[in-house]
Amino acid sequence: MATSNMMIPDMGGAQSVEVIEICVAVGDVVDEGDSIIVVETDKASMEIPASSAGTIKAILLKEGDTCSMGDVMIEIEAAHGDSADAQVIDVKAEEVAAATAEVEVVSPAPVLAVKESEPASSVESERLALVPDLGGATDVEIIEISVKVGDELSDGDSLVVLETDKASMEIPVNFAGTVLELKVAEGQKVNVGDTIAVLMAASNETIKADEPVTQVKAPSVAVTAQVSKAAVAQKVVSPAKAPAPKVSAAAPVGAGSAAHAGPAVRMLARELGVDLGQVSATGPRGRVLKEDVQVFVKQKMLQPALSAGQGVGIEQPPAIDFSQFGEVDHIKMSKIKRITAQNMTRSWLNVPHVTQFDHADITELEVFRKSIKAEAEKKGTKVTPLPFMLKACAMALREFPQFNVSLDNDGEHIIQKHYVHIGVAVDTPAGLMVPVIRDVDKKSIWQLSEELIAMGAKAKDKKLMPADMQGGCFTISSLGSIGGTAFTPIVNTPEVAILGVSKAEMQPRWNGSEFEPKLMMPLSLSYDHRAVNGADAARFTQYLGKLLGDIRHLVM
Ligand code: CAO
Repeated sequence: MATSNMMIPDMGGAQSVEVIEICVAVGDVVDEGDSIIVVETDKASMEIPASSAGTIKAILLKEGDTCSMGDVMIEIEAAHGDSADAQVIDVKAEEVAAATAEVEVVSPAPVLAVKESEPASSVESERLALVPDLGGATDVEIIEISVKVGDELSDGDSLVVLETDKASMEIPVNFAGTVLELKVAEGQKVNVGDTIAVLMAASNETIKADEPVTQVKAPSVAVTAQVSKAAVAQKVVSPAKAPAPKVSAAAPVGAGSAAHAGPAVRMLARELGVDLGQVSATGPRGRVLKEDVQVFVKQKMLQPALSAGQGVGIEQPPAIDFSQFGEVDHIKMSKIKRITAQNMTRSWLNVPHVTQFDHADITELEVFRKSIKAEAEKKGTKVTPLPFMLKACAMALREFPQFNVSLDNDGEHIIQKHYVHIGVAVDTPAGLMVPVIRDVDKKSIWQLSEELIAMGAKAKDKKLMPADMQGGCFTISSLGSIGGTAFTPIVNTPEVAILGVSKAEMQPRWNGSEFEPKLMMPLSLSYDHRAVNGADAARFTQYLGKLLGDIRHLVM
């Protein structure tokens, strides 16, 4: 059987048109009229169908290529039974045009009919923008309205985008003016002569009295018989007064080429480097609108801050349908959990973390704490090891001021703080909250105990105000009441260090001559290694150990 080349036909004079989709694969058996490729200009996208049936032997174009009339699209082996002529024909534009004489787009074809609604005038006048001749197509859908009332349009600006099953095309206005009224809506079907909009022509736009209706001419783009069967399909609208179709040399839209979108949207997507295939479509019949592309870009821009699971430039883990493995529920995260996730991700990705582990001997502290239990009850409060930790950390922050800083975003300065506000991580059913206790260095153990209890209750009752959680210099995350031997807390940026406290356990400690039972509390100090060095971290935890090991130091 004969193999022949199938070539790009005349596309209404459009040159160097971009291939945005290859609709076939080698080995495919196609019928006459089946789409082979989709090409696009800035004004229209159009399918180029096979002019005869056969089996695809080779594809000589790829997505992103630019092509012109006469370029070979495919090699095709003619289907058995096709006429010899059809089997071997090189689909040349003239031949296609001849074969489709009965449906060929009238050349010159009117694109936008504009009619004055008032007698001719050289001052501002109302004009109707009408649906032009669509090559015989009827009931063509408006898929996008590109303007709104009040918009000032320049000659060539797009008014609406129409779409058939084979092509979408922008209908531009061919004079400058202001949109007074829109007579159509998205999704509406229109026919030649329907009014699209009423415009007030700019005062310098004049229209001759003997030309009440202006028909702007366009070249014909009779691609194949299939085109004409599908009515307006291949008519590239390129009105004389409108800007000529431009071909973008930008990168192909990739998977997005299969998305439903008008040429203007595709153009925007290409300019922004957006793969339309990833954009959620909100338009009629699943069409991607300009707004969808804008929302997509906006989301991408915010993503480092928004996405709990995705880091800057780090590919997101693939989405998995877990229901394939068993029953699952899809539960919405609480706002607190979402914010925590964002903060953790940001901190984890931005801060070079190191964790210093140590122990504090709190044997005597516990003896003292128990000794004041009755007094605390009398005061209506309870003293846990945590207020002592707060006090010790406040003193350590004074002793090692390099821990009481934030890094300036300019990368050249640190901000030294001269106040000591410490946040305490509180576990609540709604998620993790970190109320901040102010001026810890100036408060007594009693005051700190009361504030801790009050803040903890407020957090659990969701009564914390934003101000209650701001201004921290350092954070303590205590899992001491739960258990564990150590952990690696994540620095609560813009702070530069956080102390994790684990459950104190009795341990044998060698005193030089014998083992002694000591209540040892594990400390895990995570720090931002840009602000703090390891030696200082080790000194910091040692200092905490000294303060907590002999709480008389806390009053010094
Ligand atoms: N070692 C041993 N026991 C400890 C301890 C430690 N390090 N810390 C506290 N305890 C004991 C307390 O003494 C108390 O026991 P008694 O009643 O016998 O005195 C008991 O544990 C319960 O303490 P608490 O939790 O009520 O009080 P707290 O001051 O230790 O903590 C608060 C208060 C609000 C921090 C706590 O309720 C909380 O939410 N902890 C979880 C914090 C968290 O989730 N951190 C992780 C953040 S990162 O994901």
